[in-house]
Amino acid sequence: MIFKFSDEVANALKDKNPLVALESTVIAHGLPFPENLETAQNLEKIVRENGATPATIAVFDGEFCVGLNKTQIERLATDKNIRKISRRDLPVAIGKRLNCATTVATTSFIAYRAGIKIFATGGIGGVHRGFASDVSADLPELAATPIVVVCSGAKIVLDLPATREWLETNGICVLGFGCDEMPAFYSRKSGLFVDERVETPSDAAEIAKARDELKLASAILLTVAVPPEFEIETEELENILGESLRLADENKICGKEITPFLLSQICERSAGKTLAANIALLKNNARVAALVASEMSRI
Ligand code: PSU
Ligand code: MN
Repeated sequence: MIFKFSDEVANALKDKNPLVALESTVIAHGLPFPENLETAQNLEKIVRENGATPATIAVFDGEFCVGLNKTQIERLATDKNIRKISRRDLPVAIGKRLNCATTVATTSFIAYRAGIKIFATGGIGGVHRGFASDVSADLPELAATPIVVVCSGAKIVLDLPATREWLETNGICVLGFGCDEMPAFYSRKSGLFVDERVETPSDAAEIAKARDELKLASAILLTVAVPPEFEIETEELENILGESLRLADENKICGKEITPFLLSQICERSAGKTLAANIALLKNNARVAALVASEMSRI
């Protein structure tokens, strides 16, 4: 494995300063241009403003890049040939020296091996609706990687109750950061439980420390609800999503194409409201992750 660290990330690792990993699939395949570029840059800025060093992760020329330069971020945001890679794609990505965006699974894989303990994103993958055999590789990866993932639950296009059950069965602790329910991405309500509500970054850091002392191999999911002013009610969303899912079915869209397709459909159908919410929650999650990272390195 070849790791390429940016100077900033290499220094933070050496000095044991707080670091937050950020994924690249959301830039390359989750958000449209130019919002994807702006967001990628803003997330790094927010992490810095809150006392940690950002480490956006991607694969360039088959190398694990941890901390990207301006050109690399621009490339992720604009190059249509960037491949979305999950765990199964790693050998091909490295063997064929490809340029790739990393999902939650591969960002976690690389971040953990690089020595980064916390990772911020929007939503994790999970169990797909009406297609229970399509389970994102994010889930088993999280079950086997002892990091903290700050997110707003799972991607909205998924079967959230089934995803919640999977997390429980596989020993992934789900915390609610100031919330009693596991957020449903664009919506603060899901009817799904969290294992514990935590109020402060230091509470979350203590729980992560206990996980490490117990030598548990699984990730902790620190869930954070979308800021209230950007919330989209479940009912409104379900109508839009229903239409989009029908269209995906009609066009036989499946596999790794399904999420980008559904996201662009619901963005159009919601007049951009879902895009604004997605960006708002990404920023908020990056902020929370930086605060927790600081506490984790303090204790
Ligand atoms: N959540 C979103 N948009 C995304 C993703 C999650 O709102 O683009 C990405 C993440 O990178 C996640 C991946 O890891 O989708 C999961 O894809 P799949 O279901 O194909 O494993
Ligand atoms: Mn899938």
